Amino acid sequence: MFDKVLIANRGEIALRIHRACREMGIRTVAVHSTADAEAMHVRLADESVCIGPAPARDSYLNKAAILSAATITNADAIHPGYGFLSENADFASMVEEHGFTFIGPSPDHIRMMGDKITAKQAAKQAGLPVVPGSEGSIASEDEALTVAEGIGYPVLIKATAGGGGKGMKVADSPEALREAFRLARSEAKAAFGNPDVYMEKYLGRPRHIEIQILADNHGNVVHLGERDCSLQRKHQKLLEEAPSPALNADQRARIGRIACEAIAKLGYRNAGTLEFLYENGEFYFIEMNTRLQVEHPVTEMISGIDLVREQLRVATGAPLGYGQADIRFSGHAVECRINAENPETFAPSPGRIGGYHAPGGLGVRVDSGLYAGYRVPSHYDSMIAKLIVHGTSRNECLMRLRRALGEFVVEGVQTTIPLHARIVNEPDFINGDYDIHWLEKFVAQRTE
Ligand code: MV4
Repeated sequence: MFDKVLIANRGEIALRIHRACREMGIRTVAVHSTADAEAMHVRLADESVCIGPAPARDSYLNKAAILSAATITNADAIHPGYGFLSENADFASMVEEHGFTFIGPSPDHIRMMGDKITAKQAAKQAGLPVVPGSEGSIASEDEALTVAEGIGYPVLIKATAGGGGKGMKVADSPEALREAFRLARSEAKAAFGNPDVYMEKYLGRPRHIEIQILADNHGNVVHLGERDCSLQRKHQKLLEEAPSPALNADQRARIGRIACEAIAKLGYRNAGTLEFLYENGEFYFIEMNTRLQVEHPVTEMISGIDLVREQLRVATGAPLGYGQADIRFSGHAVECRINAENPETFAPSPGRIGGYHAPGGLGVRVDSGLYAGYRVPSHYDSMIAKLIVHGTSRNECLMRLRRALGEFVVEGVQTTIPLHARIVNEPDFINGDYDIHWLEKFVAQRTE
């Protein structure tokens, strides 16, 4: 096992990784910007190194500073967390070139999945169902029209360098498509420096369901079930749950088996997530995330498997040591992402935390670096805590979640806790009757 791991991240995920390391007897190195000197993960880590000023590009995205920190502290491995450098193939190669272990997949797999066209082609070849669409990138308006003729309107233009919805355009007619093609290319060029786009059949009311996989360096692959991440606003997830209220055990086993076979074929290692759109009983692969995800705790709660521990174990070359048949899913889990934001306008609300009280009790987990007196910096993502609740049934989980939200006190900044409290009382949510557009409509109605 590693002796010392450097955690190349901040906030709740840095703390999450520290906790797994500490439980495994691994020493930790925190890196932080000047704005995060007082952060909880910095206080708890065995060592800490300041890697630069507040702006992320000068600190958490500063590859040389992070590698220097790993060198001077004599770390064995680097865990990138999520966001920042976690899906940067060049960083992963640099980590390995400097003699450290990158806790994640190979640079080649990160690169393959970072380009949405190569990702989709690889997924299709590995046997995953994909959305009908263009074979690769689309070079001209005329080609776009020909492809659209074949798959039928409405169609969606997506950026190959995209993800997160940037550069996406829907078109429901040839005239609209000419315009959408031009706009998508210029947006993609501006946002990613790469104008390449591809086309898919537009799915009108899908759910967003993703499958968690775990793979070792010996060809063993398991899946840890799905997460339903349909409750999003502007491509930011607010609440995730596992299992999905839309799937039964047979559907779960079927997509899980197909996912594992594909991951084994691709030779992928470490943790990863296959993202699907799910509509009318069918799955369509859209993207793969080659990192630990924000919402991983809901999977941990229903599987009893510590994903960060497993990432660390397989990164040393250890075999998984169990198979799919050994994994048992139990009960239901929901995660609420709590942001320091106005719950109506979503305007960021950084500042000093006054009173703080986190909920507790059976089945309640809070992943957060908050404490009374902590100052939420304005330079980073506004997520300040995740409330994860488990129950033996979905109903028990929701009853417990309402109770836990009611206990949560965060003073000094505005938070999205009141929004969560309303969502969990909505009949559509209680019935599991929602798709990827539900939350936007709910928020729009509320502010009318
Ligand atoms: C789609 C789609 C409908 N049809 N693809 C948005 C971000 C990117 N990851 C994929 N996205 C979508 N792809 C087809 N063919 C609708 C979306 C989409 C979406 C997907 C998941 C969660 C929330 C979403 C919100 C708007 C659009």
